[in-house]
Parts: sequence; C-alpha cells; structure tokens
Amino acid sequence: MSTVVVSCEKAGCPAPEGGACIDGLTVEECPNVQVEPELDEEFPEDLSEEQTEPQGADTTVDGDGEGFPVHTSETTLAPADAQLLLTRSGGCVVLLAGEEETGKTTLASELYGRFVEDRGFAGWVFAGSQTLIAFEERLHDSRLASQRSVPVTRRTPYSASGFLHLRLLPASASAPVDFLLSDFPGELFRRVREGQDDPDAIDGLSRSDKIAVLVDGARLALPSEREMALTQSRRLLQRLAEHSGVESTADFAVIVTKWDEVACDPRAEAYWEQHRDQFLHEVLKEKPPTEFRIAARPAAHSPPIGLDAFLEWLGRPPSMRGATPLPGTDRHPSRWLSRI
Ligand SMILES: Nc1nc2c(ncn2[C@@H]2O[C@H](COP(=O)(O)OP(=O)(O)OP(=O)(O)O)[C@@H](O)[C@H]2O)c(=O)[nH]1
Ligand SMILES: [Mg+2]
Repeated sequence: MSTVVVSCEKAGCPAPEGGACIDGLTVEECPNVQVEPELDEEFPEDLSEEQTEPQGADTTVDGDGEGFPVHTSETTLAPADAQLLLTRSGGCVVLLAGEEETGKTTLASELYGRFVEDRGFAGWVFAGSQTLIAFEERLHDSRLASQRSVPVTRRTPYSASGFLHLRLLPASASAPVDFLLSDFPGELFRRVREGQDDPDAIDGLSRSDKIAVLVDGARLALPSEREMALTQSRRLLQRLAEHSGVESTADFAVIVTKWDEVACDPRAEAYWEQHRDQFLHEVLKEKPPTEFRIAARPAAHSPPIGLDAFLEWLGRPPSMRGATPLPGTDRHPSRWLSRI
C-alpha cells in the first residue's frame, strides 16, 4: 500500500494533483502535506481482511475547521470501510445490540443530534463524520419539519445497516477520537438470541470495544411485556458475553432505553429496580455491565436523558483485562488509550 498526497498547505504546490513537490521534497520529508493510503484491492468480506477506499466517499468536509478532514458518504459504513478507518486512525467500535425497536438507531442518531444543536456536548466537540447523510436521514422523521406530532425512527432494514461514524474531539486533548456505532436491524439480534444465528453473524463483534445491550423501556412499562423483555435482553447479553470471539477487553453496558416511559410509571420503575441487580450480576459476574437509563428521544419532546453519561462511558478507554493485540490489525487498547 503506497500513499497519495490529498492536500498541501503550500499555495500552488502541484503534489495533490499528482505533480512534483514544489520544494522538491518527498512525501515523507514534507511537513505541509496530508496523505492517505492508496488502495486498490477488492472490498473484503469482513473486518479482518485487506482494506479499500471508503464506499461512496464523495465529499470532503473539515469537521471543526481545525484540520481533521473526513470524507462523507451517503450510507452507513460497511464493515470493510469501518476497518479501513480503524487501520488509519484507530478508534472505538461500539456495538448497539437489541431486538426490533429497542431504540438502537434513535440512540446513535440522537447522539449525533446533540452535536447538531451545539457543537460541544458532554466535554466533546464535533470534529466530523463520514456518515453525515445517514445520520441526517435517521433524524429526519423525528424533526418537526417532518410534520409528525410523535417523533418516530424508521426501522433499520438490512440494506441500510452498517456503522455510523462520529469523530469527536475531547475538550482536554488535541487528537480526535473516531467512534463507529453499529446500526444493525433488530432481527439480527433476535436470531442470535434465539440461537438461529451464531454471534459471528454480527459484523464487527470481535472488534467491538464497547458492547451495549438494550432493554426496551417501553416494554418494561407494559405489565404483559416486561418479564419477556428482560428475559430476552438477558439472553442476548449472555449469548454475546459468552461468545469466544468477543475481546476480553470489551466493556459491556446494559441500557434501559425510552426511560421516559419507565420514569413516568412508578410500577415500571419499581420492576426494573427490583430486577436490575440480578440482571447486571448474573451473566458477567466478575465485571458486571455498566447500567444506563436513557431516553434518547422522549415522546414529550423533552430533553434527552442519559446521553451525556453514555458518551462519557464511550470515551473511557477499554478495561485492560488480559489485553492482547487484536488479530489482523495494529489496533491495540493501549493505542486507543493514547488517542484520548
Ligand atoms: N418514548 C420514547 N420513544 C423512543 C425513544 N427512543 C426511541 N424511541 C422510539 O422507539 C421506536 C424504535 O426506535 P428505533 O431507534 O427505530 O429502534 P431500533 O432498535 O433501531 O429498531 P430496528 O431498526 O427495527 O431494529 C421509534 O419509534 C422511536 O421513535 C425514547 O427515548 N423515548
Ligand atoms: Mg434501527
């Protein structure tokens, strides 16, 4: 893999167009250029193989005006593109795991939505995204402009699934961190929970730094549904936590989504309080998952709940239980750490 010059700070330098450096320097010697790997292989089937240029990359945006150019595409990132990004700059892979309509897409897109309203949120500054259009599409229906009285998120079909990308700059550091948030259909997780599919069917599972299993708060609020909702989420957590392909350094969380629906119903809240300890300590006894209560998009158009705490957890370096380099990549927890 060689490198190509994509930009040069020196006015008039022909290097980005394929010409010679205006100062006669090599790419390695020149301090003024931005370079990217030149890639010409076929798209790989999974994250562990060779990498190519991001699919659909069409625009270059300068996320925060401070020199972190990113390409943006109309779609989510396919696993190969996600891996390319990791290979280039490291990053944090976040798996949002939950069955149909548990709130995965809303959580990811409202996290991005915080930075649309205000470029700084919870100690981070927005520094770009390769999936701006995919984020915007996901937010569209929830906006007043969509003329709906109740905000909704469209179901995620397999054809639109992939990774959403957020590049964020921690207020206390100079280097941005790339977050890749999965947006997969709930059906995939139902099939894994039911044992119809192996967890390996989940793209990127073995590379996930953070794995969040969602419990649908709206179902906790329904007496006829709450027991089943907990049982299903617990089983999914178990299937993922016990899977040999999951890195020992991966951090787990359990998120009760749509917390607005739980918080307004004392019986629903009491039910979760009563069962949460068992839920959190039963599967991952040595290191129980972190619990979050999140309303990414409360029905009453009130402000979101819990997104700041969730982002703080995402930004925490992975725990170092028996840390080993990830196979097929130079990404290592210590490298991830050094970026924060
Ligand atoms: N009341 C309330 N509703 C929410 C909240 N978050 C999501 N929802 C609604 O829950 C429904 C399902 O949310 P999605 O984000 O589409 O769920 P999903 O897990 O991505 O679903 P699939 O793509 O089908 O797997 C949508 O109608 C959302 O508007 C929340 O915080 N509060
Ligand atoms: Mg979805």
